[in-house]
Amino acid sequence: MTVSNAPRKAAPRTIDAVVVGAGFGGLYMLHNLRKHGFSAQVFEAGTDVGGTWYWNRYPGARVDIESMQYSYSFSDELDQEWKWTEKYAPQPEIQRYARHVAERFDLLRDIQFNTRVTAAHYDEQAKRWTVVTDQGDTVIAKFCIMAVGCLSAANKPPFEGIDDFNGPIYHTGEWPHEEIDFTGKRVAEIGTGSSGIQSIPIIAKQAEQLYVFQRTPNYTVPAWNSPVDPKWEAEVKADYPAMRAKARARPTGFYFEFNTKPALSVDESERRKTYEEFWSRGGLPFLGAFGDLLFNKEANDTIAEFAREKIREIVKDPETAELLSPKDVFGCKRLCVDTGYFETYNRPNVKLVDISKAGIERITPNGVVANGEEYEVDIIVCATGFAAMTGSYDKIDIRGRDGLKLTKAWEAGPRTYLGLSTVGFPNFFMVTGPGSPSVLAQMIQSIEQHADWMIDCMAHMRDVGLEEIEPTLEAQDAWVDHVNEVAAISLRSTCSSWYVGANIPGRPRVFMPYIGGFPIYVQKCNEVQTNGYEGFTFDTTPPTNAEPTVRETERWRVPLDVDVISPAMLASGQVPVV
Ligand code: N01
Repeated sequence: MTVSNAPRKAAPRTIDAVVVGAGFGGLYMLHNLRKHGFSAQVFEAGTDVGGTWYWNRYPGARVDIESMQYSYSFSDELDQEWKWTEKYAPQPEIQRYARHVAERFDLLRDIQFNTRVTAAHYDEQAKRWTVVTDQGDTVIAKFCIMAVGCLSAANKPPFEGIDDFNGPIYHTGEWPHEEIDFTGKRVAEIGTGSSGIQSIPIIAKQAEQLYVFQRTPNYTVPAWNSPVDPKWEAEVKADYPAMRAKARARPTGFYFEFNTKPALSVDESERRKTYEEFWSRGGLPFLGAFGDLLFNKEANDTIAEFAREKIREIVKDPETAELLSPKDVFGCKRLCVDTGYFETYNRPNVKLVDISKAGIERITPNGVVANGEEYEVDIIVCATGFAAMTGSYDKIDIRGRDGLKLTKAWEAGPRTYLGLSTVGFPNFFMVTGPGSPSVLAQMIQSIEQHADWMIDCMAHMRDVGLEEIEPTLEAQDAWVDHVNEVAAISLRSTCSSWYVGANIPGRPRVFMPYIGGFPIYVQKCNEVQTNGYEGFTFDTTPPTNAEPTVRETERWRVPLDVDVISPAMLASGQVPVV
């Protein structure tokens, strides 16, 4: 087992559960474990709680789902007492919220910061996990719960000459805690995904000169961010559970007004009117303009062209506007949400460098070389994204039965049952793992639903006297087939995005999140539980009268009109997905 050189602390402790990560997933999991009388230890690499929102503190970082929805729903008091200041909260406010939750629910005492889990090995005889950290801790636990996030492992392309650069290089996903002053600096920013699109307008305002190196242009919709309207806040708070219920009934796990009509069922002028109206609402809900935008290429062409027209309207230089105009499917990659992104290219101190043909050639001590030209800069910002969904798992030496390495088991892409668990790794749970809605739904809803399912499962095992749970190969294969089948229906599976691992050379191409929609997924999890954990095996046969423990999952048992997702439903736009 890999251990650091740091001296070992005390002898191994034995507890019920180790949780890896103190982001929103780890915090809520810990709260649940405590509530149900399980002993737990959370290990967190950062110096504070917040996970993604701790690390991504680059200028302009903010959420792209309304904050009144992008928040925990498990505590009515928390919902009532917390006050969001902006429609889309900026990173510092979300970080404060995470800290508030940790303090309010007394979670900090079971979180060890500055500690990275390096290994987790399963002992089949003892039916226990041994978890080791870079600080020399060894903990023995019945359950190993990964709350490592979906977008946590920074993608740092090994540009030739990168170590020779004379100035600082920052990655948006590992942004320093001190403020970076770009005043009077020449800056190169590489990458035009959500992180680039949020940070470029802010950096451009400070920097003397900003060069944006763009490999692929991206679609982005204005956020039209604003202070939270007190009247609307009061309305939501008067019946927060109603808002949460509406959100949970949506494929995305958050609520917005949408239109189920197919885009081509209306004439050109009505279509344009609809797009204008949804554009004026801004953000991700723009994709709700018509029901079939992600299933019908012809329909999608209409929204894509509308978005390109907007770019041409905003960007004054036609050549730059053309370079900024994506040609692929609208919303195929995660749609970006911006504040003044395209307008930034009208500034005299901003230059777009198209690297679509040959990429970044190399980094020199003085700057960045692309298309045979050297761009001299003082600072480089890499907004180059993440090894999504599985990157954080890859960094830990995880071994299940017979010493099977998780990286080996997932060599051809992650395989899970419901994104919660994987064959060969008993008592190993993943919060928003690959194969669950995760990033395609409101993440905090996804987290809560997973953590509630897990805690009920763990309580059930304790109540009934079971030591070990693991999915069957058959159930896992069937789930993976379903995840793939549903993904194939969506246009989202057609482009080279991080959803399919295509942003990183050499990764297998697999559509990793579950695209069938949040409510249908939740229903499947509920059924599995109701049917005595169908698709799982335990170490011993549970007594026949052992009813599954349904406590935390009770709140997810909302009735649905549909019981299975079908390709026809998706194709008809009955299940619009953003
Ligand atoms: O990362 P990305 P991100 N040479 O992978 C380019 C969430 N998020 O951090 O498209 C040159 O989307 C790459 O180019 P290409 C959100 O879910 C949310 O921006 O691969 N360029 C691309 O332009 C989002 O989708 C918010 O050709 C290289 C960029 O770097 C996800 O996180 C804010 C390169 C990476 O874009 C990831 O977003 C921020 C190379 N070798 C993030 N490698 C909110 O709004 C990569 N690129 C809540």
